[in-house]
Amino acid sequence: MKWSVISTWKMSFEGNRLASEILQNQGSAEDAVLQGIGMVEDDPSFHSVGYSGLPDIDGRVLMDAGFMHGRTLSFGAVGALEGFRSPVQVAHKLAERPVNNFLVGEGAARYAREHRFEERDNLTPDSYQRYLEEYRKRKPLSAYKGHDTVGFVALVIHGDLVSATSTSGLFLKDRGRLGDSPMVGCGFYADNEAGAAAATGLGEDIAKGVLCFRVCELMKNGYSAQEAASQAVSDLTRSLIRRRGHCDSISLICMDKVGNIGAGTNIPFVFVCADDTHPAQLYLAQEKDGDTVITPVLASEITGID
Ligand code: SD4
Repeated sequence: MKWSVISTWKMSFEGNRLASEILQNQGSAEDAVLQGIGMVEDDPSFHSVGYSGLPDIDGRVLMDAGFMHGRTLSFGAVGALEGFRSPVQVAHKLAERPVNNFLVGEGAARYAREHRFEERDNLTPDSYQRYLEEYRKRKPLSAYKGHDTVGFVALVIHGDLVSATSTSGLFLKDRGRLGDSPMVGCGFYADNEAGAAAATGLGEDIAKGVLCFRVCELMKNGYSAQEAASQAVSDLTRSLIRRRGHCDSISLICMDKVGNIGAGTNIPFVFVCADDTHPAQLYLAQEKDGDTVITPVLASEITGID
């Protein structure tokens, strides 16, 4: 295997194909994940990432993103960033600095403006309409009512492992709320000496298990990517149910340092993966008796799961 790429949800399919093309043409893992996520950030038909993302309680689209290099362990992240086209590009740029790598709110916006990242109002008439409808109902929402994170992990053999995320976070979240997606170790992690991962689901529960770091540690200790993914999700789910009586939706994708992939989930979860011998393919991951079972699927078979 020369390269491998895995990404969350059906919405990442075209982005995964673009990332595959970049990797096939000797591009870097870094470029592949940025372009793959960028495609999702630009598509208004996906209401949980970038353009047309879902608003917070005040009707504003505030976005979170993270990026990590497995070679140097450098990471960058933005939280509650408003008004920019590609939060993941900003997170990537922040990873170049020795300090001040995770910026939120006005500080993140100032940095993005100073570095001339493209500005864009991500609130569309469609996302505002959804906001008005849900706001009127004012019911507590769960993580999967259209609030998915796009996460990508890619590897170029003899090169780098990288991981990145981008999301508008929970619909109707409180002003300033951050989920797992911009928190290193929780929503994303990459270490060339262990593996890399990205998560989606309820950020508050994912963070309780520092889930992406945990799955990388399991791979470092000899678990296969699939064993690590399945075990990390099932351990955290069981632990939260035992101690708190409830665990919300949690899913993750991961890759070991030679490009084998894994997925763990406690709900039906779709992901996409490709490598230099297989084109982008959709898979359905499902929980069964505490394990995650994976089957290849066609897009037409999974209507209702983004
Ligand atoms: C968050 N993890 O902000 C994100 C939301 C998500 O599927 O991925 N939902 O908590």
